[in-house]
Amino acid sequence: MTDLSAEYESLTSRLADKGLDVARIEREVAGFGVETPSWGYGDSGTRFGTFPQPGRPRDVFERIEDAAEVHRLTGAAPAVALHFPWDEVEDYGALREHLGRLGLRVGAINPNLFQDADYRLGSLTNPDPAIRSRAIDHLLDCVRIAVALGGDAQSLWLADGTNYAGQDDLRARRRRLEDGLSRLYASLPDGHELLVEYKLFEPAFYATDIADWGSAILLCQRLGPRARVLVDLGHHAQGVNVEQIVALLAREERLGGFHFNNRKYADDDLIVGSVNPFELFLIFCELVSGGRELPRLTIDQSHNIEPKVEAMVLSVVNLQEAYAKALLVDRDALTTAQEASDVLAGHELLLDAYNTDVRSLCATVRERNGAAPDPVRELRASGYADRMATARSGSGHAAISGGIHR
Ligand code: RM4
Ligand code: MN
Ligand code: MN
Repeated sequence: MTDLSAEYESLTSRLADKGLDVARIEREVAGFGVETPSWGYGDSGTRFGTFPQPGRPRDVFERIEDAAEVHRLTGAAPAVALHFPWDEVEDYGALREHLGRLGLRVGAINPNLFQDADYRLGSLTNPDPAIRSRAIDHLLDCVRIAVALGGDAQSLWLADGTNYAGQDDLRARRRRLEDGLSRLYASLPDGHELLVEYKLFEPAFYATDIADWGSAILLCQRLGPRARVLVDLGHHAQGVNVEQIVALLAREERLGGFHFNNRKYADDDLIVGSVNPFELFLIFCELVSGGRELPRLTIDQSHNIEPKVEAMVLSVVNLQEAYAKALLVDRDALTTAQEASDVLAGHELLLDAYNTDVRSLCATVRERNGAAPDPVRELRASGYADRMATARSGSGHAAISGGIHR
């Protein structure tokens, strides 16, 4: 950006001329926050290999340090989602203190029911009652961890499913799943919520037990009002209209939150907005429609070849910009166009907002928030990556191991 303040002045005066409340938009952008995932900072890869990166965090404390750097630069990543047992420690009091010292708080707690050999044929849906009860124990442990860390959400992605028709009874699996989740739901302290994530396929290839938003919302409706659906952008069939799913879930008061990433083919977990920024914008248009509060927003990415902190920073910036653009949509004009059955007027209003360059507004808001106007440039100039490469060169690191991201 050549001259930030000149660009900002010209943008905001154009927006004001259109009748937009610039101060309100800036307030909303300033208040925007997303959780970043501890598992997005450690080593990861594909099933073909993992490429260790210099400076990779060796344990959860260092993963949280990276998250703090992302928040320092963007001012928009105040919470860290944790994954267990990947982030297991002896002393949760110390972990909580560490978060607080770095100006962060804990985000959603993600139980892991996909990695252990016992779960080969499923966890909560496993035909073996002993394995099901082991899975439930882990879920209950995660609730205790949330309490110890001052968190208030469990975010569950269940990898359970079958690979072959006839392998197991689909209805029996569903009953086992409902029973297991009821145990979890019943153990939630007041004010805690349960987010139920769905995913079409992988690691199961015939029938995934929670494959889509419909099977997720049915579970939530059985459980109770604090169970809501979590949408991960990489978990649908190609071409599925995700913003419409958002609208439907919001209408039912069951939109619990998001796992943001981007994909071209399947669950690619690439940088947010890197493949389909227009879809991201349309999702935010749905999120802000009707002036609702935003649900819990989380980044869920797995960076295999790109520098992780930079990738996370770029994702946060892309999210902030998509949100800002969605706030520019002239809602009254949109309603008028829709009521007049004017097919293209509404579409053009969306395009007008999408095509507005909001970078100077977001940069200015970040600067006022004490963050960096250009976080990627600031990160590169700060030497953070080199410092970490030196500081974390010792052995004995606790990189994320196993799981589907290897
Ligand atoms: C899954 C899903 C979960 C994430 C794991 C690592 O595909 O997106 O949310 O925790 O990956
Ligand atoms: Mn996810
Ligand atoms: Mn995923």
